[in-house]
Amino acid sequence: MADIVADPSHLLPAPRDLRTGEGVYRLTPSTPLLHSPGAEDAAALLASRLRDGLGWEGAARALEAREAAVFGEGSASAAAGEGADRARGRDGDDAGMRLLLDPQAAMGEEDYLLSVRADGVILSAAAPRGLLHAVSTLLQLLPPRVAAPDGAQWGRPDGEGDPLASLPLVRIEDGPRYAYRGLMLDVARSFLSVEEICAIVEAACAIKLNVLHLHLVDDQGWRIEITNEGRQDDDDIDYTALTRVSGATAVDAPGFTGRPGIAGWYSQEDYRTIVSFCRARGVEVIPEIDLPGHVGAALHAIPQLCTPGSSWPATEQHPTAPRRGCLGVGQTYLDPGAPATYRFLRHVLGQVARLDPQGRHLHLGGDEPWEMGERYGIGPDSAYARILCEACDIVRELGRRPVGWNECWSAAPGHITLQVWDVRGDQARRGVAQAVEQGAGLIMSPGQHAYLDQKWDPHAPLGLTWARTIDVPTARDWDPAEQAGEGGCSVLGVEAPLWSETVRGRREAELLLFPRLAAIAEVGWCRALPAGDDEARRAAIDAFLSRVAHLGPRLACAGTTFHLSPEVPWQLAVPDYTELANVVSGNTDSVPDLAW
Ligand code: TNX
Repeated sequence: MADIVADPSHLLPAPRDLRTGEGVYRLTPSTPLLHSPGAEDAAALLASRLRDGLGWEGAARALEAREAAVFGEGSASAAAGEGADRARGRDGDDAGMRLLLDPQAAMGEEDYLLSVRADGVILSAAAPRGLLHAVSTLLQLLPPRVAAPDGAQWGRPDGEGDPLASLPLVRIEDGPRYAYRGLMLDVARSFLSVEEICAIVEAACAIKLNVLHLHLVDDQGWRIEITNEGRQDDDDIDYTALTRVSGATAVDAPGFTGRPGIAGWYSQEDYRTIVSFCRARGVEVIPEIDLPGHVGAALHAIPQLCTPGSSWPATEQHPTAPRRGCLGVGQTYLDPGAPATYRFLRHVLGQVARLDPQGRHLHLGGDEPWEMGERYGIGPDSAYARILCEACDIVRELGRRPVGWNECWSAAPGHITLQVWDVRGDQARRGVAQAVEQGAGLIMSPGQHAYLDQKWDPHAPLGLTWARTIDVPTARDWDPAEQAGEGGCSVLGVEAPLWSETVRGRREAELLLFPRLAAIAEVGWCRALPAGDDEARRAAIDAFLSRVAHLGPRLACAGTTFHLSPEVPWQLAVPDYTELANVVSGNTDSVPDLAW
């Protein structure tokens, strides 16, 4: 089989510092793979890709604490120097691949060093999350079939003793610009199974995203099981109705294939499965319980919430709100004066937080409280603020940091991490500045660049258009700090929301996400694009598009669907696999245009 060596300039996201050397490192079926204690997750991921994708026959082995100490001594800085020689073999013997953790190293939690020399490969970091990124980088230096579940079966080396693959010689020093780099999946409008979510996460962490935000509830459906366990004595709400009733509903809109939204829900066990899958890949799961608006699914399931001060005062004939499958937003809300509202919040938020004892954030939504605002106002002393502030207190008592959308600034500016989707108007900009002044951190998701539910061009079959059509350069060409205006210094990172009004299942989700998600990953990982020099900026975007081009075969091999965006100079010839069966391009025939 041809010995094709990856070009390190195609790494995506582009690393902070890359040096290349002459020659290759040859990976054989028996190349050793050793790791420090504590590096099990990264070693297991690397081992399973090498095995399934390339036919490697080894097993990962933990170094004894003593051995690890010898190699680990300054290992993070050693990847280049004398320690590295010790960590390799003597006299240029192949010392295999080593994943070394050095908690003392003066590196950020996600930073890593990767050194590939002819006599061995060293991945080193101060923390497990850094090592996971080193593994993602190493995988991108191997042939694309390493990403394929069955790549090992596509062919074997020509002769006994031939390498499985050759790696280019590099020394990479890398780490992210922002600590928060997220993807949001809206499973409330249309459901994704646990397997579908895991497949999407796998593709997202290969480009170094580290947050999965799950929009679990909305008007159209409730996706997370809440039990009656631990209910307060005076609480007669049947929480199991949330999934029994509203787990069976979804958005009515016909979507791309004429199919309405997909219903379904996660048992608590399902949710824990998602969390542990993500954690093993360095990805934090942030659950969102959207309130006090977007609560149609709760009002449809729970009669006690349908009080006169809510958007649905119950009648004898209709003790709960009718199901809301429509696209419109802003009509439903909880009753700020009803004790049941607060009991409900405490029980639901407590149970959701306990599903992931290591979770750090809980998202409270807070978006689009339009009709509630008309009735009660939305300023700092409003009913909207009362519910949000109470929910923030509950979340903080649970040991979590509350997060909320843009609109929260008026109600709980300093109390919440703000996810900014709208920075267009003066009012929104002033709001963000004020929130930052009071200590809020910002997650940047500007609708005009990061909303991956928007169409990639006006004729695209999938997606909405209210923010803007977003092609690949548009998703890349923005700066989070610049977008945040006066709040630039408080930016924690970026997130790409995928709302699901038009999305049905994994394939359609991926078709909107890829390759644009790679752009958001780079915005979060790489330093800012050159400002004030149009030519340099254009060159940087072109270089990015060429990296995306080489990501294509890897996505295809991994079975990830992506759009063949015309701005990308695709390089889809995979030397050892030419049939890119999973690539789906835009079919623009007779597709309903969902006005927004
Ligand atoms: C706005 S921006 C929403 C969602 C919709 C989305 C569609 C924001 C926080 N909320 O409710 O699904 O637009 O693009």
